[in-house]
Amino acid sequence: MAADEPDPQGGGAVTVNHRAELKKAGDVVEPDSWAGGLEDKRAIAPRLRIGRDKWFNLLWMIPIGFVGLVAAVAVAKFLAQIPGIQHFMDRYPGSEIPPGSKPGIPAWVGWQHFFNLFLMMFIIRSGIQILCDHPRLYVSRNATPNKDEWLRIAKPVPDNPLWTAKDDSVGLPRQFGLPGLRHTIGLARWWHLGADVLWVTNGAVFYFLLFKTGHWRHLVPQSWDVFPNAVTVGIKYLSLNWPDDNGWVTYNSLQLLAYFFTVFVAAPGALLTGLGMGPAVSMRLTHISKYLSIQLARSLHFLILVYFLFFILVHVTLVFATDAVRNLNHMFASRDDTSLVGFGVFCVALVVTTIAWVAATPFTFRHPRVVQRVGYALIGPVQRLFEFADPEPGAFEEKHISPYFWHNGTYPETVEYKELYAGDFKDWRLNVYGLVEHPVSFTLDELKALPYHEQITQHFCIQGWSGVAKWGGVSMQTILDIVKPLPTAKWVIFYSLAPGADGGIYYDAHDILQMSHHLTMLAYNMNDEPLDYGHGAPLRLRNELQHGFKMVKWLKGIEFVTHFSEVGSGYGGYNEDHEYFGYRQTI
Ligand SMILES: Nc1nc2c(c(=O)[nH]1)N[C@H]1C(S)=C(S)[C@@H](COP(=O)(O)O)O[C@H]1N2
Ligand SMILES: [Mo]
Repeated sequence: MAADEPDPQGGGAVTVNHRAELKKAGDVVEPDSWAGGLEDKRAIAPRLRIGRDKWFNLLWMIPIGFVGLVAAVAVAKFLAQIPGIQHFMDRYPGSEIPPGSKPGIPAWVGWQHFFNLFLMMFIIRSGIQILCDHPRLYVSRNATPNKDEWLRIAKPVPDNPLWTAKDDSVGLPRQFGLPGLRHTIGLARWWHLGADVLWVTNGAVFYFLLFKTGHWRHLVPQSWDVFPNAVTVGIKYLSLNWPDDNGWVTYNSLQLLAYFFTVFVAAPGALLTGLGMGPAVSMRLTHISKYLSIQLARSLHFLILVYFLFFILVHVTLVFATDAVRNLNHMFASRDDTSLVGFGVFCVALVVTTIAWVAATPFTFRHPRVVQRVGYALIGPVQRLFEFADPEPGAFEEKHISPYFWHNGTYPETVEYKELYAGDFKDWRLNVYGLVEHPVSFTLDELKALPYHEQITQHFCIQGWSGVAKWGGVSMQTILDIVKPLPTAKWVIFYSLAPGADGGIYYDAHDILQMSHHLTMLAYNMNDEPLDYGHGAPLRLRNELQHGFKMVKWLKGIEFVTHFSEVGSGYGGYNEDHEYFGYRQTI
């Protein structure tokens, strides 16, 4: 054995059994005791930052928008009288029949439109829920409260250095958010990402059929005249003189532009900005994420949501304010007449959607494990794929280190921890045991004597904040070389000194393949200082392919096992057991 390695017998045989300190989790969501009994703190109306620290309540946009609309109607009515404008409107009447376009809206368009609206309902509700878990949007990956914030749906962060992101989360009415209850990000993400997989599949089929059948001509403008034509339509709508409706043959130019933008810009934009938030993706594609940081991706993702909400509002209003019966026949019955067939099908679609809407939250509370399993079945394989991302070391430098790094989790307010802390962790041990050739109980000094590993990396909490820090300590590979895992060891369990929110100690499981990754390490330093109380003293895990919750702080034990299903409630970690998170979280 090399001289700089501790003697495996030196620290004494490992006799701990940390599994016995875990608490079994339930299988239903009890709102009163959820996440350790969080009080029901609700989101507030969005506040937009103006200047340095003035915040504008966006609810004012409702009266302002109304006044603006009335003013726009007056202006449009005035403009429509002017001969020059009338001439322009005659020249560009508002729509053009594109060359090669066949009239008609095929039935598959109707089906895909329905699947789209049905899935969007879950995606939007759960998306807003995810935002509520960290109710602030930033311009910089540093995520400094107030300074980097441009929008918030919660009160300002209080002046408390140990305020956690969990303290900061807010709830929503249960029939609006999915599932509405405060800090239900784990479940909201299954709805969001699971429905996304189906929505992207629906979208891919839609693109394929559009181009295969030639129906793309109904959605893609083929002449620059679409812009002046759209101006004409805008003036007509605003002067309350509805343009001629002929959607069966061709949409008016404003409609065409809106549909084109929605299908070919907003929808793929939502997917790309969504992926841009994944830690593995962001750490891998650093030449992109240098500019499109995790927080910028998150802000753009939100703005796309705002676009979709605006689109839905205007679209639905105009479908009903113009020739509703005919419009519904086009989209819900694939026919162009004045029968009530389309309206009837629409009513059925509406009933199905409403039932699903109303049932989603109660179902989630009653069957969270089903939501967790089905969600994982849908998105898990993609998360697995991203575990093979190989982040470039050195992508972040000293100058990128965040001045503010949020805290999160449940602090180790136990007598045991306080005594260890008071004694400068002289009596602290890291027990590494389980399916290994050489179980070792390390003191902090022994760990510090091992080869030093340092990295500057980006942390992304599943709730939505991020930060860059420099971590110093021991590479996990060094530990593996000492303890020598047996071939049967496939998962590695990290145990904390700290309890989780529901009692029992915090823990998490990692795939052994990620333990030899060059950025997986045990950190006892943060930004060149010893790790402090809030960030996990004396030792924490870093695994840069995953979200923050998997990086256990206040470590005391590492156990090598065959599978995490043997440990705790068997879902792969504390939040996986108690809050229905997923055991792989790369996106
Ligand atoms: N023991 C323990 N470790 C934990 C947590 C916790 O609650 N308990 N929270 C996790 C979460 S959700 C995150 S985002 C990070 C936060 O690390 P930080 O407080 O240093 O920013 O720690 C992780 N490690
Ligand atoms: Mo987190």
